Amino acid sequence: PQSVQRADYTPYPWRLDQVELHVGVHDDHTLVQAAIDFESVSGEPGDIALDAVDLEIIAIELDGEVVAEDRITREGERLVIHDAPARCRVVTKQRIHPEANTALEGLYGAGRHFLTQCEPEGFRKIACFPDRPDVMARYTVTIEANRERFPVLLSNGNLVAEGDAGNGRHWCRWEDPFPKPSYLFALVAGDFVFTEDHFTTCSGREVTLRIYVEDGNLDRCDYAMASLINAMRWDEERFGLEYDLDIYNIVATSEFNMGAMENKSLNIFNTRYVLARPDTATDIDYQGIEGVIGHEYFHNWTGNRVTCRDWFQLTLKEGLTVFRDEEFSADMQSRAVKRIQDIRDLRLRQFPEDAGPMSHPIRPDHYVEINNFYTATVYQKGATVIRMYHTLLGEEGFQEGMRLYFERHDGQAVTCDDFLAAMADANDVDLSAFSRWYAQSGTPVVTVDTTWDAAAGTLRVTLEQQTPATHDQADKQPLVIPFAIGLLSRAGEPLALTVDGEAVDGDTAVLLLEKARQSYEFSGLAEAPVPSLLRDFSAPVKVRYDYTEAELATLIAHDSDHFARWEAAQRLAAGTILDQVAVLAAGGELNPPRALDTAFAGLLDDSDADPALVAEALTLPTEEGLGEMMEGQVDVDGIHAARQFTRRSLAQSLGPRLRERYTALDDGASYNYGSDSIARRSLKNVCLSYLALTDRGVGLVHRQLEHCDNMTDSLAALRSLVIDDLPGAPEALADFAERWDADALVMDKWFVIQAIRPGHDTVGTVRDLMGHPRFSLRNPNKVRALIGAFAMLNPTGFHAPDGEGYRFLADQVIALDRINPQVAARLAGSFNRWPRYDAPRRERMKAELARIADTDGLSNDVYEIVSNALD
Ligand code: HT7
Ligand code: ZN
Repeated sequence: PQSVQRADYTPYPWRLDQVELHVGVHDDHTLVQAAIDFESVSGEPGDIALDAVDLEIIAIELDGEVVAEDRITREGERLVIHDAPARCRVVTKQRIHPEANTALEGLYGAGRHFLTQCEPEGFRKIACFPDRPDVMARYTVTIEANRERFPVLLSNGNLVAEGDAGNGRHWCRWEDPFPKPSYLFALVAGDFVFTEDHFTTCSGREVTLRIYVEDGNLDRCDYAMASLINAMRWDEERFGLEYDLDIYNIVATSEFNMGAMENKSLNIFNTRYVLARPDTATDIDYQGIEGVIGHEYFHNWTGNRVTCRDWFQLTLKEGLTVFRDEEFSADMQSRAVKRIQDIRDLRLRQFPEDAGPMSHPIRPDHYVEINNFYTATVYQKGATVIRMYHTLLGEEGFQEGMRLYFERHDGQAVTCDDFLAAMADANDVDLSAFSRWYAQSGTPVVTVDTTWDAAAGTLRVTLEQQTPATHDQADKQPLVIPFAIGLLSRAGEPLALTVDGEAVDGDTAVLLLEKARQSYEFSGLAEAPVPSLLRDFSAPVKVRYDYTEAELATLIAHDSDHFARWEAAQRLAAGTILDQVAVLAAGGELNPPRALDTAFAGLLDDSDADPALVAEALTLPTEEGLGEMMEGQVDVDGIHAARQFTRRSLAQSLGPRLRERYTALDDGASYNYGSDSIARRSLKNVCLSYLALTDRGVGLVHRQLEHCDNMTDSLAALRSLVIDDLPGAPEALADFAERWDADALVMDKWFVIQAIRPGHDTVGTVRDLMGHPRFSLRNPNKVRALIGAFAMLNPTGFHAPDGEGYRFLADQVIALDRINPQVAARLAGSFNRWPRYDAPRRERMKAELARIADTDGLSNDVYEIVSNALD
C-alpha cells in the first residue's frame, strides 16, 4: 500500500456548488444518484478526478449526455472524467450494498436501520465524489424507502418536503444551507422513536432538539438531552458561539465504530454515549455522555464551520474540540477531578503511543490509512497543545485568538498554521517557536535540579529538556514548555513567589522553558521549600525530580494544586510498588509500605478534602501504567504481585479507617446524580475495593451488591468480587447476566469485568465468552468490551507466559479484519509495545505479528499497524 504525504497536498482544481443526492433504499441494494455542479478554478476545461470505492457504477452523464467509455478512466479507487468543460454538471448513478457492509463505513445496515459514517473517507463508498475535506458544497438529499420498515428518513439541514412514493414507499427531502465537506454528510433510514426539547439561542432563535432511539429506550435519554442544552448554553457563554440551524438531531445506534460523529445537524452516536438510567449506567458513563454530547456539539464551530484542509490537519478540529469538551465538563462538574482523569488518560494512552512504533506528531507527516490516525496523540495531546496556548495567552488572549480565527476562516477548510497565526496575530506575539509542537513527536523529559542557598534565601531551579528519539524521528529540538511551579514551606504553607526578581501574582509561577536548559532564581525564602512541579500538568512532558518521601508527604497533605497533590500520591505509590517489584525480582522479602500507609491515612482523615479527590489519590496506579514507568523490561507478574501485596497491606493497616469512611459515606440515601453524591460514591467504592481484601470486607461487598439502587455501586461490588476472586463471584456474575441479559450496554460491562480478571488463565474464559449469545464479532462495542479490554487492560492475562493471549488476539485480528478493518487495526495495536518485554514474550508477540502480516488480503488498516510494529 502507498503512503500519503502531507507535503504532497495540492488544491482541488474544481469548485463545487450544489450537490443533489437521491438515495433509493431497497431490501437488497440501494441506488444512489448524485448530481454535482462543477466549476473549474482556473476557468479552463480539464479532467475531473473522483473517489469511488466499492461502487457498481450504472451511469455517468456530463451535461445530460452519457459519457463515452474512452473519456473515463477507472483505476483502483479513482475515477477520472477527461476533458470536462469549465462549468458542467456531472450525474452519476451507482448501486451499493449497505445491507452487506460490515465495515460500518459509508452507508451501512445496523440492526433494522441504515445509517452513514463518512469521516474520514466513507462518502466515496456512497457515490463518486471528490471525497476530501477541502471540497465543500451545499447538499440537497432526497431519501426514498419503504414506509413501514423505515418510517424515519433523515439527513443534514432542514426537512423541506416529503411525500408518498407509491408501493408502500415514501420520501423525504432535506436541504442543508451550509456548504460542507462530504465527511459531514449523514443519512439515516430507520425505525426510531424520538424525544424532543427546545433551546432558545442568545439571539432568540428557537432550535428543536431531537434524540432518536429504538423503541423502549426513551426513558434513558434525559441526561443526553440535558447535556446538549448545557453544551449549547456553555458555548454561547464561554466562547460566544451560537448554534446556526433550527434543528439539531441525534440518532443513537448500537453498531458504531467509535463514540459519535458530528455530521452537520445530524449527529450519529454510539448508544453508549446517549442512553443512561441510574440502574443501567455508572457515574463514569454519565460523565462520558456529557463529554461526548458536548464534543460533537462543539464541532459545529470547530470542525464544521471551520474545517480541515486535509486529514493531516485533523488535530486542528479534534485537539481544539477535545480542549473545549474538557473545559465544558470541568465547568459543569469538579474541575480538579476532570483534570486528573484527563491527565491520567493521556499518560496511559498517549505516552505509550509516542514511545512505540506508531509515534507521530499531532500533525502527522504521512499515513497509509488515515483511520489509524484518530489517535490519542492527535486528540489528547492535541488538546494539551491547545491548553498550552491558553496557559501562555490567558483566557482573554485565547478568546481573542478564537474570535480572529472565526473572523478569518468561517466557511473555510484551513490548516494548523492558520490557527496558530490567528492566536499569534490576535495577541501580537511570536508563536513561531511554539509551532514545533505540531511537527515533533515524542514525550519531552524535563529534569529539574534545585540548589538551595540558605544564606541568600534563594532557590535556583534549573530545568533541562530532552526529547528521546522516537520511531518516526531521530533528531529532536527544544520545545516551548510552559512549566508551572509552586513552592511550599516544609509545613505545607503556600509561599509567595519572586522569580528572577519579579513578584508573581498568586502562588504559581509559569516558567517559560524555551531552550535545552534554563535556570530561574526564586528569592525571599526563609527555608528550603518543597517544589510543586508541573502544576495542573501545564505541558505534556515527563518530570524527573528526586523527591524525598517527606517532600511527597508534604505535597500529598497540603498542595493546593489538585493535580500536583494527586501526582505526589501517585509518585509515592508507584515508587513504593516498583521498589517491591525489584525486591521480588531479587528474591527478597516484601516490606509493608509504611510511607504510603501514613500518607493514605492522612488522606482518609482529611474530612475537608473533596471525597472525589481523595478517591483519586487513594487509587493505585494501574498495572499497565506501572509497566510504562518501569525502567528496562516490563515485569508483568512482578508488577501484579507487588501491587496486590501493596493493596492487601494497605487494606490491613487502614482497615478501621476505610471501614469508618465507607460506613459514613454509605448513608442509605437514595441515588441522585449530583456532584456531591458522585464524589461520595467514588470514595465509598475506593474504600470498598480495599475492604474487599479483608476478611470482614467480603460481606460488605455482597451487602452492597444486594442492596444498592444504582449501577455505579452495583458494578463496583461485582468488580471487586471478580477481580479479587472472592467467594460468591461466579454466582454474582450469573445473577447479573440473568437480570441484564436483554440490555446490550449493561452486558458490555459484564464482558469487561470478566475480560480483565487478572490471571494467566483468563484467556480461556474470554475464548468461551466469545460463544456467548450476546457476543458478536460484528459489533464493535462487544469486541471492545471483551477482546479489547482483555488485550489492553489485563496485563497478566494478555501476557500469559505460554503466549496463549497473543495467539488469541492474533486470531481475532485476522478474523475481524475481514469484517471490520478499523476495529481490527485498533486491536492489533495491543502488540505495539512488544520490545518492552522479556525475550520469550517478545519472540511470541513478533511471531503473532508476522502471522497477521502474512495473512492474504490484509486491509491497509491492519497492514500499517503490524508493519510499523515489525519495522
Ligand atoms: N470526528 C469523529 C471521528 C471519526 C469517527 C466517528 C465515528 C465512527 C468512525 C469515525 N472515524 C472518525 C468523531 C469525533 O471526534 O468527534
Ligand atoms: Zn471530534
